[in-house]
Amino acid sequence: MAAVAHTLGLIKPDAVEAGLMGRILSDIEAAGFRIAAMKMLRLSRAQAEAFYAVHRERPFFASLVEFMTSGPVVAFVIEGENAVERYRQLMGATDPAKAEPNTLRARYAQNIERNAVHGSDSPTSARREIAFFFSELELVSLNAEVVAV
Ligand code: FUP
Repeated sequence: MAAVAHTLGLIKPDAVEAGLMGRILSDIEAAGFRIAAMKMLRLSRAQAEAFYAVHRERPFFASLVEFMTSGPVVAFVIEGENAVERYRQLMGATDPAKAEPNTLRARYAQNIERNAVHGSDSPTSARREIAFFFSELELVSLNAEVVAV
């Protein structure tokens, strides 16, 4: 049995605006994950730039930051066996046109930028991204253990 792991998920402004929060969280729970922490917030420009710093030189960076600051996002910590990889599979490909049927992006994304959800791409990214959104105090899972990533 794989060890329980944690990853950082976001519901992006397009999906919040479209009223898809409940459906997305329901799909995540139905896939067997647990939500270990959650909050709704609006990213500042500096925060969005910092979160996506790895993409700073990419041609889509300015547009991505504009989109990610256009409205509130929901940030959450997903808990489950092999959570980083399994949640990436549930999300589907970055471009919804290429996403497998029944993935979150196939169901809910509009295009490669307005793609409904984010999920950390590795355990190292998960550690960084969970710490970006949540303090140690907030990382208390349902069984009252501090979340270990
Ligand atoms: P993913 O890990 O699937 O979220 O994808 P990436 O890390 O490659 O990209 C991060 C975000 O940049 C995507 F979610 C959307 C945006 N993006 C674009 O807007 N255009 C692109 O061509 C690629 C990514």
